[in-house]
Amino acid sequence: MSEYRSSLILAASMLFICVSDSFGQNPVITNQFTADPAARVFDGRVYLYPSHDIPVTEGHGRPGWFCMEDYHVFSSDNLSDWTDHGVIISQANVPWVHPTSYALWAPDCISRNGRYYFYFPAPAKDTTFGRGFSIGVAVADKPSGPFVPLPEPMKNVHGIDPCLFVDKDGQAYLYWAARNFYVAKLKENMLELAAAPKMIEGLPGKGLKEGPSVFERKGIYYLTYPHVQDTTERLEYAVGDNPMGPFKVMGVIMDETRDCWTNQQSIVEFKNQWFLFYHHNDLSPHFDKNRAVRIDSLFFNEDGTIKKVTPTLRGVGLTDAAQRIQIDRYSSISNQGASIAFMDTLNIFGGWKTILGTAKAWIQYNGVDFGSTKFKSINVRALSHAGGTLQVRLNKVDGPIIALVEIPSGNEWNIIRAHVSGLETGVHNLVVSSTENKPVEVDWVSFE
Ligand code: FUB
Repeated sequence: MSEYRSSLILAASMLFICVSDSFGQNPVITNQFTADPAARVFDGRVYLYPSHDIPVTEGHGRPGWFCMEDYHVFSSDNLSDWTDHGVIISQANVPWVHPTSYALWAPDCISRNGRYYFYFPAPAKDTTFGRGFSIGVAVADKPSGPFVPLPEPMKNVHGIDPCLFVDKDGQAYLYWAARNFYVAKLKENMLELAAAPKMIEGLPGKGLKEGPSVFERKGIYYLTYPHVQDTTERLEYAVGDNPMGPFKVMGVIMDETRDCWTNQQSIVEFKNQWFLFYHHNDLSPHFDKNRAVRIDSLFFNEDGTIKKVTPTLRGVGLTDAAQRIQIDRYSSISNQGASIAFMDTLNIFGGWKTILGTAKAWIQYNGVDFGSTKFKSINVRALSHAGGTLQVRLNKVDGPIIALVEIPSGNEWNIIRAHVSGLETGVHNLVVSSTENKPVEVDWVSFE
């Protein structure tokens, strides 16, 4: 059986579906590392095509550097509940990719004429394709795959971070980064350049820039990109009136965070709201090559300029009151006495806990959807060595108290149920606070 044919069969067999354990808070995906999010809306559903960081192990990847062996695709119809559709491309199943490169960097996916084209960078094993990174394409009939990789990378494209844009007239453009940004029109087949690439001029010359991502709104073409102006990457944008440019630098979408050297973005409109997808190292605070995708809302000014986005832990989407509400992904937190820590530092995918260490320490979690249900009780998974009492309030720090929850003293996590009163239907914020100087740790709260 040919290598190409076996890759087709493997591509199909690798596809599986499972539901990720995340509810719209940041980071969005919490059962694996994800980065460089390319978000797309296909048929009323958001599809997320991120890079997939994995820890380096003996013989797999270079210590201290990125290690990326495959891609998953995720989808959601509400930005709160995400389905992991499994692996869509693995380096071992792409005939041209160097088998020990572990460098499947930032991808993108686009729909054209009813098919889905997934573009990804990787070093080729055959240097006649060019040194450094080449860009390959895989094709599917559905956005979740199965994707069939082409046996060779694209010709005349050398660089990383491919990004696709299809204009209203149906013309497709491919952008990529190779210190500078390049753009080329694609042929109708989406697999070949229609003309020689053009370097995009007018962008910052100093400091690394990568990860170009383009969208159009009200006739303005936005070119967004990470750029190192100072110490680490920040998200910037430029605008133009033509997808080929020229583009004019407009400003910063997100300031550098410094904790994570890279950042990378895509911006989509979904259900009449714009969203910024980006990444941070929430799940790996001490090694920033194991990243995690986040989403925050993005807003435009009247003149089409983009309002700066402040990164949040709360993220986007409503949280169903009957689900486990991870209040550690807070909207705001008291200046003193409250903190966040991993539940288990040896198992970071186990998530975080809130520690309310002193009296009046509080944490606020916005956007809990109580629907039309008349909830009667609250469940709190908590631990308190000395025992303590939690107050649960509605809407704000001095809002009405809806529950008092007595946490028994002990060294074990318990789920404690308490009566709720005065609870209203609809969407509300929750505030959980401690009443005594006895530390209480909270894993999650939930209503029933
Ligand atoms: O994820 C690997 C590389 O890091 C991406 O291709 C860059 O844009 C940066 O995020």
